[in-house]
Amino acid sequence: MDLHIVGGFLGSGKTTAIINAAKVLMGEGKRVGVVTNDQGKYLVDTAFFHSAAIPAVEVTGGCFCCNYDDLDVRLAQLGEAAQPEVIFAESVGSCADIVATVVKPLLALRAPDTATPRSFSVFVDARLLHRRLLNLPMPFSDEVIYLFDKQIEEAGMLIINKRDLLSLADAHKVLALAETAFTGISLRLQNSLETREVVGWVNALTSGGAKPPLEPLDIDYRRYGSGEAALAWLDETLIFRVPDGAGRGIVCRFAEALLAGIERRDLAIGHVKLLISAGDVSAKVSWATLAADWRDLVPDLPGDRVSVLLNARVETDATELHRLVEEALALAAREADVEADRVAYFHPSFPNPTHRMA
Ligand SMILES: Nc1nc2c(ncn2[C@@H]2O[C@H](COP(=O)(O)OP(=O)(O)O)[C@@H](O)[C@H]2O)c(=O)[nH]1
Ligand SMILES: [Mg+2]
Repeated sequence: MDLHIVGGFLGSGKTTAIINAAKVLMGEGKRVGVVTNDQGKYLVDTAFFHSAAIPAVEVTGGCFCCNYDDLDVRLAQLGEAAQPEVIFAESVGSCADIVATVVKPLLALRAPDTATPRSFSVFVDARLLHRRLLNLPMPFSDEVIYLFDKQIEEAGMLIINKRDLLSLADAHKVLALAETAFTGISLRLQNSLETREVVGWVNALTSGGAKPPLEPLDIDYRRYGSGEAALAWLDETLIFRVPDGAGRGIVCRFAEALLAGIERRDLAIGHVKLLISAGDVSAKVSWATLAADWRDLVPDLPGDRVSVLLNARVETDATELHRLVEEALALAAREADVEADRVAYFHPSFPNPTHRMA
């Protein structure tokens, strides 16, 4: 079983690339499985993998590093249930120091040929990397940027993703700047929405082009912990009871109100994701840093009941994030009955890896 570990900041495109890579490999007749990971418990990503018929297990309630034993158990479960030849493990977007705390322990502690880490890709939003390498102001605080930088530093291969959201000239400029800044790391400009480009990534992974580095990362856990603590997590399941057929408009207005609240307070979004389901229709809508147009992604929602799983990761205080969601829900409650369930909002706890093999 070949294990490909995929890291990188919130919203950088990890899930998108993994889903498309899994589809490519499954199309070639390979058995594929995925391990998702998050600080929260109710994950849009896992539901999204399942809706694409990709076997997925999850490590929740903290990163792989701090839940190494759970990762080990889940890999075994996935192995038994789906007998995958290839596994992708997507680490939570606030996690760093993965080589010392995940890759090396997996290599040292697991039986040979059971989920052996073959590659470590780190994804980064090309627009954010462009700003960073030009020393332009970043949307996140210095604490969070420390985390962002450390994630990049330990990549086996750095995927400069969402290249399509930069001009061709800027995409090549960011690649050239990255070549100078990160010597010794393989680099790849990519648009993960394009199957052809994802095939190139899969080929790089399988041909050994993204091998995890084995030197330990020089990282200050106090600063790393402050970066994680500056980010707020909120997960919530919402049921909207709406006049027949009015679901789309109401959910869009809820999302608009939430985004407007975040924008008014000038907060930086890691990502905000909605998994929207009504009848047999289901769609995922997400906003990462530097949001793109999204309304077209929300389909018509049949019937009078819409369920929404909300995952929000924003740089702010967790109670403030909860208040913003409550404000947006109060607006939605003017035109629908809204029920909230499984509400959790918090900051990630201080990173305390099970193993650290330097
Ligand atoms: N334009 C563009 N959007 C992308 C690309 N990759 C991912 N996205 C979008 O970025 C958002 C976050 O992607 P996701 O895969 O959930 O990020 P993750 O948090 O790293 O797993 C989603 O809206 C994706 O559709 C890309 O290469 N180009
Ligand atoms: Mg993801």
